[in-house]
Amino acid sequence: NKHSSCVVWFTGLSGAGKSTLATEVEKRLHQQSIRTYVLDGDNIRHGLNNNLGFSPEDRKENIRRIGEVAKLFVDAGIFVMTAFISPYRKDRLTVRSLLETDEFIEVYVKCSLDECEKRDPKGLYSKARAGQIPEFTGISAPYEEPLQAEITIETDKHTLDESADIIIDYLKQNKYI
Ligand code: GGZ
Repeated sequence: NKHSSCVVWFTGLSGAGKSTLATEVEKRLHQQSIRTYVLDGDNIRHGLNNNLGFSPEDRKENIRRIGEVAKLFVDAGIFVMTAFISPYRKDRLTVRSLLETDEFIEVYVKCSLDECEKRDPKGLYSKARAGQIPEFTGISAPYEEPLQAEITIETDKHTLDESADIIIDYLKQNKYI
């Protein structure tokens, strides 16, 4: 059983399903006894990055630090899934350049703004619409779609199971697992 670790970098709007999908992929990797870690807002924005907000500069620094941490995990031989909006192409490219070519897999978790707003699991979109959250991605701050993501998953067209299958199949086909 040989594996080669990498970063599976999920990007997409709030509510698109990044964390849910990252956690489901993690579950599947665990079933194959592969060591993983999920980086998300819960363990990064509340800790390491608790001094950062949502201005373009702070998002850039947020993503830069996450990239560096992700690199450490890969060096330790652990599969890392990251679930951050990471709205700027340039910032995602910075992380990509930090890693070897085959160590960075960008997954565009694609879901229409309309659908994300309908889901609105934390009520943040409605607050943003009401002007209570400044610089909210999709409403008052930009999201730059990936131009060449390794994988694009439309979560408003696939079930969670199907979406996780797409990623696992990619990892198998490209001999990561
Ligand atoms: C976007 C915000 C904002 C603003 C708070 N814009 O659904 P969530 O709650 O759990 O996911 C969002 C999360 C985004 O943090 P990231 O670290 O992923 O963003 S970035 O990659 O752009 O640095 C949302 C919540 O934080 N949130 N304010 N203004 N999302």
